Amino acid sequence: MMMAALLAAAALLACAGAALIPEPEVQIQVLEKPFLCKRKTKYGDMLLVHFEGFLQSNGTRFHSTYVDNNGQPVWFTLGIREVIKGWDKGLKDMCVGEKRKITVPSALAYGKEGKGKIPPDSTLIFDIKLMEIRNGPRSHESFQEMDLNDDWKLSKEEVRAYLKAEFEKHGSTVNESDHEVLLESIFEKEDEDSDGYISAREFTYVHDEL
Ligand SMILES: [Ca+2]
Ligand SMILES: [Ca+2]
Repeated sequence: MMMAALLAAAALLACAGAALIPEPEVQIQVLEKPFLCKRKTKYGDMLLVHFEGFLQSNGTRFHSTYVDNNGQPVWFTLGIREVIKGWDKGLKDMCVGEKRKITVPSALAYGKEGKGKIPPDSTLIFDIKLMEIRNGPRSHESFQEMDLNDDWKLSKEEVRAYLKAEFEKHGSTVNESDHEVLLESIFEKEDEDSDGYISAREFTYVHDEL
């Protein structure tokens, strides 16, 4: 009883502490919106975008798909941290043809380390035009459901728990050794870099069903 009360108090304090620290935010400015919008971007979608990136500090352009990428737009999957967090946050609910200017604080971009032409602690500004949306081969939702500890990768334990739950849902009894064979074959196929985990990226790009 005493312990439960203490735990509850600790949880409350943790919430209060978190509320005091402002979360870094992405500023979104819609520059152009098409008249017709059949569909808006959501997590797990694949997005084709043209973009230019600038340093807020001095206006230097560090990348432009119009120039640096042979004029080709680039594909990425929204919401799986394939790109910087600022993009995952700043490119939701976007229509094809829409143009946005997003301002991304360093904490949601390349942070204290910086990267290549981007110095440490840089706030970045992107002009982004959405060219196309496609369904991601696997949904973000199912990945999150399997990723029990939210570390953006699936361990064998997590996949084992998922398989067990799926089998039970469909009324099958679980044969432990069959199960381990299945688990090994899944990891053989999906864990492309063989680090013992299926990352969000590995999960999203492989087309076979789990
Ligand atoms: Ca995990
Ligand atoms: Ca892996």
